[in-house]
Amino acid sequence: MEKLIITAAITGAELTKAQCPVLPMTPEEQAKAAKEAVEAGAAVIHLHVRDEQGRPSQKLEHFKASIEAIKNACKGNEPIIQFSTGGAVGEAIANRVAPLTLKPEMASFNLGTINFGEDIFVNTFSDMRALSKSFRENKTVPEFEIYEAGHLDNLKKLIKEGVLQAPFHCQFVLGVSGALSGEITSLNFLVQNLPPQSTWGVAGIGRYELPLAVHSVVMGGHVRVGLEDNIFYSKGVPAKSNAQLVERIVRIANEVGRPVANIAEARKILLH
Ligand code: KMH
Ligand code: ZN
Repeated sequence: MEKLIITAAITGAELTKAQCPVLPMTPEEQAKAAKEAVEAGAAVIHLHVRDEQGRPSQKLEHFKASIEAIKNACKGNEPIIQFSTGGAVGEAIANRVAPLTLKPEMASFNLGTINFGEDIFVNTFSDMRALSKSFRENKTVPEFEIYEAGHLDNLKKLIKEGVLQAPFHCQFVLGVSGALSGEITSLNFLVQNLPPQSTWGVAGIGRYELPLAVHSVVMGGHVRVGLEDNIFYSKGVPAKSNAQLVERIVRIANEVGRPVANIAEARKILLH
């Protein structure tokens, strides 16, 4: 099995400090959270940024400030910083694409529209074609976010059109209210239906985070954890930090004999 790549989704776009007092929001808080997550074993930081009021932002200035702070804090062992092009629900696609002009190594690429709680997270084919153009122009490697079984068909359609080319790194984001839940049978189905030349990981939302991560570790997938996806360590017990969630995955991987990839190894696997 390939070594296990752990991604930490440290902030997200939807949570507030009222919901999660330990959520990192400022560049300084994000730098500390990223450093701790990297020291715990994360190789990738999935990054959303906030403005001075803590609101989700896709502005270049906010991305620049957070990247600089994270890079400084992690000097000598800089993680892959994976920008979000999903942004906050309702954000215009032009704003979501804009940070790619900063040429990040990697960024998320959402593969379809879903209900997102009471909202709609819109990703039309025209949005996806525009995104893929910008990924190509900026030489950014996409991570494909898959929330529904049909999103694999969307990927295959875009492959057929010549819009997307292998290899693919797919992240199954399961358990969003309004999309596919995080049952293990669903994960199995998704893995079995990946296009050729794919690697995959799983990000379980809320109570699905841990069981899906455990399965992924033994199935040969990769794992994403973090406060963006889940603010609890266990039922009713708030997580203390992103690092605490990463540390648990490292312990589990060690117990079952799946080596964890360091940052250089993760770069080799993901960035082609
Ligand atoms: N905030 C969600 C609506 C991504 O980062 O690409 C979308 C999201 C996905 O978080
Ligand atoms: Zn995200």
